[in-house]
Amino acid sequence: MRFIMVVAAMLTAPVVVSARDYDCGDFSTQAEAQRVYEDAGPGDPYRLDRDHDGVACETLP
Ligand SMILES: [Ca+2]
Repeated sequence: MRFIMVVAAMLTAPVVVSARDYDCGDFSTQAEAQRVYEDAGPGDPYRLDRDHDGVACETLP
């Protein structure tokens, strides 16, 4: 039973992290979006850079 709880914790932890999905509407400035985009690492998991030019949410001020 204890083993099952440990496995469940390992399986659910990343799901909780990835459940927070940012999009450009969550930011008021492009710099803010850019920071989250860079902190998220390669692969653009939040899809803030739709045209893949390295600049996140270029429509923001
Ligand atoms: Ca872009």
